[in-house]
Amino acid sequence: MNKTRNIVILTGAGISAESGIATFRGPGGLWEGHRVEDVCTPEALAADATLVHRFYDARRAALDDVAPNAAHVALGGLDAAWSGELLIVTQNVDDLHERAGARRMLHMHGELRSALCELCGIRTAWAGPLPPYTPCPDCGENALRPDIVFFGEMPYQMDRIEQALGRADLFVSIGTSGAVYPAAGFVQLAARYGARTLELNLERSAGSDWFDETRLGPASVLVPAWVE
Ligand code: BJW
Repeated sequence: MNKTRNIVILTGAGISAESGIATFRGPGGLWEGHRVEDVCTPEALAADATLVHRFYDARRAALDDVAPNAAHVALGGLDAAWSGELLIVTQNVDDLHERAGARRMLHMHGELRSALCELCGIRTAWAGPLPPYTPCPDCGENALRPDIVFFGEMPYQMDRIEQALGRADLFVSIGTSGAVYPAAGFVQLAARYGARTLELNLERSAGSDWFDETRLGPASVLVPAWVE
């Protein structure tokens, strides 16, 4: 990383897999027991809020039983030590990056521990299960929803991400299948802006051909080795 100053890191479900959080796609994937269109769209929330809340309540509760792994810890250490620009963009809705010390980061697909009022835009910390029609504590009018970016909704902080990609001289993608846009397109954007691109993943992904380099293996091994 000799001449590298500005780094953007994209993480996906694969970085949390060794902490015991199921990935989305593939064997044992989170969605094997649920049809994605049943839980992860605005239409599903409108049609059956109870089902959608139950799905996210279970995932939020599961956060208490997991801990960051060596890959999260390595990125937390990099954040503390790196004097150049750094932005960790996670697609994950868990809080394992924060718990491993990452600060220069954002959740582009939302957070399990946050509830959103779509009417007034207020976010509220969300600890335990909430009945599906709990009104917003601020406006009192609208029901709180999981602060999760569903299919068809705009991921968060796209401007900030695109600006960081424009300044990056290194883009690193960790543990993501490259199946979901716009995150899957970040590698091409970064490359167009002149960044070197590196993929760390268990297996080749849909986007592997776009990277300058792909290293295959578990994140808990590859990420600490890369950060060193
Ligand atoms: C390991 C490992 C280990 C395992 N070590 N690695 C047609 C073409 C293009 C786009 C579209 C299209 N039709 C519709 C769209 C848009 C749509 C989309 O991309 N759909 C695709 C399915 C085609 N996207 C959207 O709707 C997004 N919004 C949008 O596009 O708005 C308009 C817009 C326009 C212009 C600019 C900007 C925006 C919103 C997407 C929201 C995604 N939400 C979810 C759910 C979040 C909540 C929840 O958790 O329930 O986000 S979907 C789900 O997929 C989740 C993830 O963040 C996301 C990505 O998954 P990820 O992280 O890659 O996980 P996996 O399981 O797929 O892969 C894990 C990888 O790890 C694998 O490769 C393993 O090998 C690896 N791995 N163990 C290292 N130990």
